[in-house]
Amino acid sequence: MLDKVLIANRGEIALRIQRACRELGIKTVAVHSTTDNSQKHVFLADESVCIGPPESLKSYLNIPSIISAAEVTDAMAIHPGYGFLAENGDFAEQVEKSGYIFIGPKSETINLMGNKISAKDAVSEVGIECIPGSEGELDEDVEKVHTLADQIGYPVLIKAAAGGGGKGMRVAHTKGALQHTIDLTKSESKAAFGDDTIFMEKLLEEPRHIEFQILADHHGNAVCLGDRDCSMQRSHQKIIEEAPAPKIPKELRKEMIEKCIAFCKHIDYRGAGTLEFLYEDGRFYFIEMNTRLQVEHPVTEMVTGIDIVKEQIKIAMGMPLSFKQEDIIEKGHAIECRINAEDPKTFMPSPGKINLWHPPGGPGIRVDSHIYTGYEIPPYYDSMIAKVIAFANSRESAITRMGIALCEMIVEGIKTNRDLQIEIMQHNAFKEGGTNIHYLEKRLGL
Ligand code: MV4
Repeated sequence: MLDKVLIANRGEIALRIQRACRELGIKTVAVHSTTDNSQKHVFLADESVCIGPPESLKSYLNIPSIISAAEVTDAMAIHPGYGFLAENGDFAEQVEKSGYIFIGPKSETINLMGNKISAKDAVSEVGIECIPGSEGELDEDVEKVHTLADQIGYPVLIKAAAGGGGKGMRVAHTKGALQHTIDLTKSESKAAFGDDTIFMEKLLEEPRHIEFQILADHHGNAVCLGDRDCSMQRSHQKIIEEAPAPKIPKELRKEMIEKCIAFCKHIDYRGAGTLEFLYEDGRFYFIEMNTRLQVEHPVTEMVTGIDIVKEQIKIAMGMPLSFKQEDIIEKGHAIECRINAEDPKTFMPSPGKINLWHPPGGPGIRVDSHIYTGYEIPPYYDSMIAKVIAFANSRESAITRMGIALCEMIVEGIKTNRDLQIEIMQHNAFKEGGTNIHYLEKRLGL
C-alpha cells in the first residue's frame, strides 16, 4: 500500500492530485518554491517542503531537491503532474533508482516516446498510420532529400526528433527553401535539445487535433477512455478541449480505440497516456504520444465517470485495472475552457493579485483551480489559473452551460481570456463542431 505521495508540481494540478490521494486515504507532501508558499495545495497538504527559489530551474525542475524532499518526508512515491519533470526520462529513472515509485511509465517508455522518430516506428508496428515522410532520420545526401521531398510533395515539414508540442518544427514550401529550412531546424534543435536529428513529413494543411486517452496497468491490461478534440488553440497553446471529439465516424473511432489498446500492450505501457493524432479527410495520422496526465483529462473523466488520477495512483501501486474496456460507458459531452491570466489583445501574461474570485457552479459545472481571493499570481510560471468544465447530455447543452458558467464567473484584479472564451462559445463554426487547428488564429486575424 502507498501511504504517502509527494506531488512534484504546483497550481491546479497539484490540488487535483492531492484530492485523488485523499480519496484513496494517502497522505500528501507538497513541494513548492519560495514564492509558492501560499498555494492552496500547500495549505492543505499533510506536509510541505520548500525546494528552492521561484525560478522553475531551481525548484520544480530541480531533481536533487525534489528527491531530497521525498527522503526527509519519507514519501513512497512521486507524482510529477504535467509539465516540469513529467516527461523527463532521467527524472523517472532517478526517482526509481532512489527507491521511490514514479507515478508514470518506465523511464525507457518516456524516452522511447520522447524521440518522435522512435515513437513513429513503435506505433507503426501495430498498424497505426503516420504522416507520409522520411523513413526515420533524414538522409545526409542532398540529392536523396530533394527526391524524397518531391515524392512527398511540397509543402513539407522538417521536425526535430527531440522536439514536440510545436517546438523544433519548420515548413519548407519550395525546393529552393528546403536546405535552409533543414539547416535552421537542425541548429535550433541542437541548441534547444542538444540533438540535431531531424525528419521530414508532408504538411497537413487543415487537420484537427484529436487524441485518445489510455490507461494500462502492470499486468498487461490496457483500456482506452475515448477521444478528445483539442483543435482550438493558438501558438500551440490549447484553450478549449472537448470529449468526445465531434463528427468522427463511429466505426473509425472504434478502430482507433482498438489500435491504441493494441499499442499499449505492444510496448508494455503502464500508467496514463495519450496518443495524439492529426485528423484530416477522414483519416487519423499519429503525431506523438504524451506519457503523462494531461491538462484536459477532466473532459474524459466527465464522460466516462472514471477518475484518471486515482487510476494512475492505483496502477503505480501495482493494482490491476478494476474495469475492462466493455465496462466503459461514455455518456454525454464535456467541454473544458482554460482560463489564463493574460492580456486579451496581446496574449502576454497578466500576473498580479486576484482581488475577487467567484467560481461558477450549478449542474454539470466543474472548476479545477487553485486560485482564491487575495491570491497573487507569480510571474514565473504558466498563466493558466482555472479550468472550467461543462458537462451535459448533448454537445449543444454543454456549450450552453459553458456560456452561462463563463458569464457568472468573476475574476477581478488581473486580465483574463474569459471574454474570448465566451465569444468562441457563440461562434457558429464552433457550435457546428469540427473546426481545425487554424480556426482560432484565422478568426483572431493573426
Ligand atoms: C504537423 C502539422 C501538420 N502536418 N505535422 C504541432 C505540434 C506537434 N505536436 C505537431 N504539430 C503539427 N504537426 C504535419 N505533418 C501541424 C502541427 C500543428 C499542430 C498540431 C496539433 C495542434 C496544434 C498545432 C498547431 C500548429 C501545427
